[in-house]
Amino acid sequence: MILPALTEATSPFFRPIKYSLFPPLGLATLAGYLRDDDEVALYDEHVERLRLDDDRPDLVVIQPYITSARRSYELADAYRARGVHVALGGLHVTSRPDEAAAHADTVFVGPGEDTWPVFLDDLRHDRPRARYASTERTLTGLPPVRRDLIKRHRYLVPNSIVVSRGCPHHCDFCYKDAFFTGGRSFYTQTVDAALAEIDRLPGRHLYFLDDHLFGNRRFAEALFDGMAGTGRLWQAAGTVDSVLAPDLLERAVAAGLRSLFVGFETVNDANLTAQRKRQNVGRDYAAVVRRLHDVGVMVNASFVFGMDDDGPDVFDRTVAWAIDQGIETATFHIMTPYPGTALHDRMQAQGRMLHRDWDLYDTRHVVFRPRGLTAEQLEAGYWRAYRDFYRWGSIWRGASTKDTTRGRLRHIAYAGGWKKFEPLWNVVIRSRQVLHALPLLEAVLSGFGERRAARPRRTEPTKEAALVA
Ligand code: B12
Ligand code: SF4
Repeated sequence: MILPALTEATSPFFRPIKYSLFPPLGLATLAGYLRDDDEVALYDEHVERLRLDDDRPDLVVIQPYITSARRSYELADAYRARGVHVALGGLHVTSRPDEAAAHADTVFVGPGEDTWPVFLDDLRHDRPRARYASTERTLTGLPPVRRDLIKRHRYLVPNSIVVSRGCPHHCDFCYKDAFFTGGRSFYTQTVDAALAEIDRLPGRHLYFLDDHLFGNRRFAEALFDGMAGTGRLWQAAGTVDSVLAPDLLERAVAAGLRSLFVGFETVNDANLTAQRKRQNVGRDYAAVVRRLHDVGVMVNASFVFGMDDDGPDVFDRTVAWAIDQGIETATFHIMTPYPGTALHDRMQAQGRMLHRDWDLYDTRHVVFRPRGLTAEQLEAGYWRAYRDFYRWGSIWRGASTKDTTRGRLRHIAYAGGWKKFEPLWNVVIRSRQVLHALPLLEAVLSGFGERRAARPRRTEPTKEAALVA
């Protein structure tokens, strides 16, 4: 089983830490369906070099993301030339099944939990089909993830976990609706199964990769209550509206939540409506950040640039707002219409897609014709936003919104740790012992995570915050 990497992640000179964060969870999940007497190996090209002169396996399973599609097809072609049966599946394959089929013996459309076991049985009986499409969506009876196949020491966050699939919302730019077409697009494990999976994870720290861990309130409440008192420290992703929902956040914090990835996307309400991100429209973003900070949760805010209502001022406005709110880390993206999404269909119909060079669909390049600003302005503004947000001066300003010295230090350690020490991370990655840095991350998370009683902020809301509100 192979998770191929995009070129940047295999550079002999410099490798960003983000590629050594999480192990290949999807493939380890599929490996759970193999029999005890099957021999299997799992390779992640982001953290190891692939050997293509291996003994001829019976089956090669490859998971291409859009940005690693070219490399995935290259590997698939090489194995097929040796007569090996190649199976491709996952997000990019689902959105471009015919493209992938040219490089595979079998392609999978949609999630694999229903089709993959059927395929394995077909393969054992020498009757594998060329295409399997998922229709039955359930996580009931999911076998344990084969974490024994994961080289834990190569990752900063080996304990990544997903206890649900999909999301209840339908944002136009998101991969979700395309991937889950033909069946349910949001479903969870049973609470008991999720808690059992958590129990199997060693150490303290967890990272939930669920699109929206808070998406099913009943499930989330029961999960958080089940985790309370276990001493876990964890990070996750949630939406603006779920943060504002009464009591849910508090339960998450009691269960160990210490940082949340929040899709703010834009500081411009007109954009939200156009992108069908309705759950964000009219929400008081400043209140969201305040609420998270008041319970000791750090914020990783996600923003997308290049929506139709964005003008050349969007970068500075967004960065200034994020710094003024004391947001610890921000992830910026250039809007990227992924094939299969409603956004892509709309752009295509308007003749605004520029090319299909998937390597450049990495949210750092402009692949469509923007409306309110030029492609050059968009790319330059994107890079400027990163530079401006992660300047020491900005980190300091963000930290100074915190009430306590401890809080300010946590902010500096966390924000600086990700972006200011990349060369150091590079050395750690090369030592192949990235896991050794986990106690540092845990220290920062837990230090900041002291619960404080909710209280009004010292600072008045800024003009930008008021505008967003
Ligand atoms: C964690 C993550 C990362 C991690 C690491 C990924 C890893 N090690 O697997 C990091 C931070 C490195 C990362 C980086 C990027 N990511 Co990312 N990432 C994710 C995230 C949040 C979770 C992935 C995950 O683990 N899911 C849980 C597992 C269980 O699901 P799964 O991997 O999809 O596998 C299941 C199915 O897909 C299927 N399946 C998968 N492969 C196969 C193969 C076969 C044969 C079969 C039968 C089934 C099958 O079965 C699996 C079990 O259910 C997703 C969002 C999402 N919800 O998927 C985005 C996502 C995958 N990332 C995305 C992108 C764009 C990127 C970046 C380009 C972003 C950037 N600007 O830097 C980079 C580069 C990626 C690359 N390597 O080329 C997009 C991909 C779009 C696309 N169409 O491919 C997503 C969907 C986010 C989004 N909202 O658009 N990412
Ligand atoms: S809320 Fe997030 S995961 Fe859900 S559809 Fe919107 S962008 Fe996708």
